[in-house]
Amino acid sequence: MNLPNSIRLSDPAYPVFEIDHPTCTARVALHGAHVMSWKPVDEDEVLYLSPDAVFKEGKAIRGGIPVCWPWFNAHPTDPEMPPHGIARTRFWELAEAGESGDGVKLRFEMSDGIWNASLTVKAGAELEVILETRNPNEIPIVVSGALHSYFSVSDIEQVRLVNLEGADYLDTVGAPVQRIQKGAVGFAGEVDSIYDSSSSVLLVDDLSGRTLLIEKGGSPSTVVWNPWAGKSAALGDLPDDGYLKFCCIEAAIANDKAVIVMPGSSHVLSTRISVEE
Ligand code: TA6
Repeated sequence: MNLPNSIRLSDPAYPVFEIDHPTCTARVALHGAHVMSWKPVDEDEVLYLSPDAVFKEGKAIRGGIPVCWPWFNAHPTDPEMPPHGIARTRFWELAEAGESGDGVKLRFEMSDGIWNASLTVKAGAELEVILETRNPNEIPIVVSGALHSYFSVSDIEQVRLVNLEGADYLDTVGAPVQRIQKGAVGFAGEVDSIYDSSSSVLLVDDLSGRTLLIEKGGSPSTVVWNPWAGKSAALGDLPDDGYLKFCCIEAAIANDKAVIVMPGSSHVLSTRISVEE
């Protein structure tokens, strides 16, 4: 496929779409249809990519926006299946590539058995990622998942997430406990929380002076994750102090919020990220 001027394909052995457009630069791997980087013009990098990330089929890239699909976390019935689904560890197919004055658009497709999806990335002054689950089968399918975005922060202990106040959430650090969020979300230890919320979230980073707006569509759950020191050290593809530099805010469909997609219909899970003035 011919690529527009603002998209260049890197090393064919591990294809990455390198975007250089007047509105932004960005990098998207064919492996996982994975957004690895997005930097709007005159802004700092928005996403965190681990310097120890492994770029290999069968392994998920640590950082950026892993596409967790068609299930979130463990498979609902089969413990042999990989966590967070099949989409983030394999190569997708490029179906469309275009550009306009607003930015670039890349669309990827994948299918495997009953599973069929398209993933659209629109990168410009804003970043939009749209995951469409299609059901071409004759039986209903049940889908969950997440756009597992890793956001770059100046110091994890100094950032806060606004707009989850009052939301019910499952705190999964240790034995799972149901709680209600009081005030802004801060980070002073490991966080692994599944919020019942379809609202947008603000990531306020006072040290850098940057606030990100994370909007969601088709997402009844917001997952917030930071592994903190212990789990960071245990993850081979993250530096020991890597946890200081990111937090994950995920447009998700988790646990009992799994969606039934009827034959011939589809479900769209999306996120839009912008830098607030
Ligand atoms: O989305 C949160 C979470 O499920 C955490 O429980 C944590 O394990 C994280 O994702 C990372 O999972 P991964 O399989 O990428 O190591």
